[in-house]
Amino acid sequence: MTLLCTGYEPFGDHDTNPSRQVARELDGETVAGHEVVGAVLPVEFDRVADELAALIDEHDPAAVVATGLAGGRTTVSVERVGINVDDAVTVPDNADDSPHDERIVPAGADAHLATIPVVESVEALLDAGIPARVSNTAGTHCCNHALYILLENHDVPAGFVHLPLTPAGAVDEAEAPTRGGGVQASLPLSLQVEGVRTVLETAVA
Ligand code: PCA
Repeated sequence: MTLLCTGYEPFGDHDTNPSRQVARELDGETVAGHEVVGAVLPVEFDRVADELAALIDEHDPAAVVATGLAGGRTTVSVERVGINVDDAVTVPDNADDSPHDERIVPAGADAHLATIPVVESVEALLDAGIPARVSNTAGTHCCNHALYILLENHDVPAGFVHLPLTPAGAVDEAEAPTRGGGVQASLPLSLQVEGVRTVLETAVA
């Protein structure tokens, strides 16, 4: 069987998105006897559900681990919950859509808990020496949207992992670092790839 791992395109002020790099790196790898299908999703509220449905239809995965960038977070964050809310807050999506306090599925459940083993994934990440934690909010942008839709519309075990910036991304986005300004937290891409691989392994253990 396959394991589906999605990343997202760059969005907002970000020129790159480590989740896209992770999905591309894992594509075609074998993890726990399953072939990983790595795919990149558009950062567009209106397209995420159809893209995920098409991927699940085509590849019939044993589990889905979607990933995205959470700039500023200090660790790999395994999300516990997807909520039935779209709100772009201050960053419109890549189609310039900027929902405010909208339900994703009007008659859907208010929220769903991830169906991959969240706590066990974080334990496995920490055992592997990868900074990680459980996160209790995936926000209200496209990442939460993907997690909610996976859990609302599909039977497959599914979860979401938010990733920090890479060191190169943090350098790119630094604000006046030579003048004492801020540089956001980062994690090398190789550790991010290993981290998502670990979550995929735990999902089918
Ligand atoms: N991060 C955003 C959307 C796409 C991504 O990589 C989020 O956290 O919702």
